[in-house]
Amino acid sequence: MSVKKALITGITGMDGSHLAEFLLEKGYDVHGIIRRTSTFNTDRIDHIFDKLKLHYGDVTDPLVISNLISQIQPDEVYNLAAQSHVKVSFEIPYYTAQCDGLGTLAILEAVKNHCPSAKVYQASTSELYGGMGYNMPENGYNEESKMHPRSPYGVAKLYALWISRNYRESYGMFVCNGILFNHEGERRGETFVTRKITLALSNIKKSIDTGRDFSTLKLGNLYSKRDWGYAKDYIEGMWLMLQQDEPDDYVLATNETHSIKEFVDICCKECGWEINWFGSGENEKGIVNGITVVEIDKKYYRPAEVNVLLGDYSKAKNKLGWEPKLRFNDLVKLMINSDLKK
Ligand code: NAP
Ligand code: F7E
Repeated sequence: MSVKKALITGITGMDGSHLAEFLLEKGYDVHGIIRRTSTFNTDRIDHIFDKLKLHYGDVTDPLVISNLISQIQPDEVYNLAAQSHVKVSFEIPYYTAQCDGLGTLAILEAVKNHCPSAKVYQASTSELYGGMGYNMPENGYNEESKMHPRSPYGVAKLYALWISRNYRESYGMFVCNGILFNHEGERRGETFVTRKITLALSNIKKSIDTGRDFSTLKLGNLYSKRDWGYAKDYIEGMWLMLQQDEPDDYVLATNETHSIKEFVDICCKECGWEINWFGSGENEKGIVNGITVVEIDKKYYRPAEVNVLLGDYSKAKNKLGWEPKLRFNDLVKLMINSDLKK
């Protein structure tokens, strides 16, 4: 059997790096698109750099995307490239739409024109649901739930979801949308809330233990809730979607939801601390042994918040045989302990 060829956009990101490792282990010839940057952006893939075939490109440049897909002739394309930060999307909405929305169109057009039998995975998101509650079934959001995106990121990804479905229906292409709920891990970007918390608290602990000064952890809304899973578990789900006979869309989630505050509480326990919370709103503080470690900074509030996300992954379980392995408590412990060791 010939070696399968995969192309990953967003290969330098958290998911892209895990997916590249996963596909190499399965014997794939792995190609990736990276952006030219003035400083290195390949930290997450440096350990497998020699095994990968990397190409410069950008999903906002349809010419290069078309040329690369035509040259590489991949069997599977994983479109993970995105301006993936929800808060940042309010600040750069136009670019976010170009990258996350039209970038997906560029990939689909190139596949349609140059290798129409390639299978495409589109990185869709729970941000599509908006988390306002009125549209959430009792067991959580599923593939049929009404969508109500609450950010330029969510709106751009809604376009990407529908243009992917449109190419599937119009041209018979094999395109799957993975509607993934938040997934995290040791490689999570440092400005997403989970990693921001584990990095800051581990630094504060090291500073307190060695008598050094430190800055408090400044957070926004402590009360939004997320369905947090482990990135490595979700990578397998992405791959499984492309191994089916028919293309379809699937939710990947854990079916548990927890607040940012609960995340902080577990991290503190792992640091050997009991955190007590005082005050409310912008004046709320988290205090450990008389020392303030967490404060609120309203600059981290969003113009529109996604309050509660809970995902129902029954379809992925029944049709793909997929289930999340690592659950919330163990995920938080894994992340804080990884940063404490650094
Ligand atoms: P990430 O760590 O932010 O990685 C994003 C990747 O996209 C990076 O490799 C980045 O390259 C690349 N990229 C950004 N703009 C690009 C452009 N214009 N052209 C080419 N590449 C570009 O994101 P992630 O957490 O791994 O998520 C992967 C995908 O899943 C994203 O599409 C995200 O929106 C989606 N998603 C994530 C989650 C989650 O909880 N993690 C949940 C649902 C959906 P640089 O390294 O050069 O910046
Ligand atoms: O925020 C609150 C914030 O930025 C989670 C992306 O991967 O998952 C991610 O999007 C929650 C929000 O992730 C801070 O208001 C409080 O309610 O970690 P986050 P996200 O917005 O859920 C989805 C599924 C994706 O698709 C995205 O690509 O935490 N929060 N204080 C904060 N958030 C941040 N970043 N920083 C804070 O200081």
